[in-house]
Amino acid sequence: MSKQTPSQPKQHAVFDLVKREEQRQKEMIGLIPSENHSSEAVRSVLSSCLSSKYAEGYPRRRYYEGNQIIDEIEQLAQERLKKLFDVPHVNVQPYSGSPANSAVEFAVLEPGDTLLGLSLSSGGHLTHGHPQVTFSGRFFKSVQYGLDEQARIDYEALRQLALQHRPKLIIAGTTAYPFTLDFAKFAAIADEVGAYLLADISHITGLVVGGEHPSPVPHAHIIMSTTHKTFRGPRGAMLMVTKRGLAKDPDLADKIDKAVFPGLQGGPHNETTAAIAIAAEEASLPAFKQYAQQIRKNALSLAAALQAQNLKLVGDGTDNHLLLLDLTPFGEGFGTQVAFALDVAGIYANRNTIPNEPCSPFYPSGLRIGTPLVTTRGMKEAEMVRIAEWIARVVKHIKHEQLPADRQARQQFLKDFKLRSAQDEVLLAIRQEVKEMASQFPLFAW
Ligand code: DSN
Repeated sequence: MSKQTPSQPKQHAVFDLVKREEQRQKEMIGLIPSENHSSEAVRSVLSSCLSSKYAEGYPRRRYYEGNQIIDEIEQLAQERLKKLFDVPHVNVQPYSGSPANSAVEFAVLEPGDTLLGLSLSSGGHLTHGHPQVTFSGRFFKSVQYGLDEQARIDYEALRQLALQHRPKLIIAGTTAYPFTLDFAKFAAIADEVGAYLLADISHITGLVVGGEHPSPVPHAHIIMSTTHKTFRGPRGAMLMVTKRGLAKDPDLADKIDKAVFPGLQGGPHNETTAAIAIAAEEASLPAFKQYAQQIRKNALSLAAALQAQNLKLVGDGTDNHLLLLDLTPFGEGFGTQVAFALDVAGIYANRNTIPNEPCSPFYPSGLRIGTPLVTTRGMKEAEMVRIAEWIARVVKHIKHEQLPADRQARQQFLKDFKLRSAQDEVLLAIRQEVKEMASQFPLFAW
């Protein structure tokens, strides 16, 4: 670096790291259901001059001068999303999903008010009221609903909780839930107790837009979505207020906007706003509908192929883009070893709790996998069968690697296991097969 000047940016050491990360993504198979690759258009606007501009405020109501063009960009993003979702109000400024959920809570709740969200171990998100570690659980009274025996949301138990606790906000949203959300049932419960209904559709937005999951628009008052998951845009988020939301509370759009700025954030990231506008246009194309269809076809095919390998799925399958492998037949906490070993074998996924987790969130017994990334690369059903075979081979190969019962010994065991796995010939041979297949697919294929 010493002799380099800023006019040679590609020689910065960071660019070597970026290149290596690109290579890693190309050679490996990504199954993390919340990740995606985005188009060249989305990526190129993210590194544009738009990031040099402050634009606190909203279009035509800024606190800085020189925002004529930024206004046009933000309005374009808003208008495209209003049309795509058929909603009267959109805010594209939240930095990402957690700040966006916090903005909704800040907008419609007073400290100490009650909110009702899905618990983390049932597939909910931390910001849906996790009782200890988040803003949503510490500043509000959080009540958490859960699942029934079939690992589906227990709507009757949810209704009873709502009647008992009279929440001001109910959150219909998930981060690790493989099944369809019944927004009409959520709305009926919210109406019965006079609560606002927030639909957090971050994981399934692309499916909603592509007609592969029922839309929350006729039912929810507020909709939050990140923009980088199945929607395939930049890292960011959007908040939408529906007609139903404005009918319940004519000030709702204004409350949401004020909660985002100045309530919780400063200047919007204009480059992200522009990339959201591009993603919204891409999502309106027929090719995006095909993409959404293929995500689900791939998930169904992966589920069937994993089950054919005698691997167990939470709730026996999937309706959407993700699956949860229940690895308890191989031992409690086994998700950890599987995630580490798969990473050596060229497949990255994330360890995850399963409903009624017998171990702990740090050493969970499940693996969360999804098809948005591989579908973006152009992989289809035949590739899903191969991926399931690799996963099964890895699981069976390491099945004797059990977490020690003694909690103190676990950390050392996993450290040793990681070192052993990195040189394991079976895992490295699978990595080579994975690489050969993955290298045949670009990161982003229309
Ligand atoms: N981190 C996201 C996910 O993986 O689902 C949710 O915020």
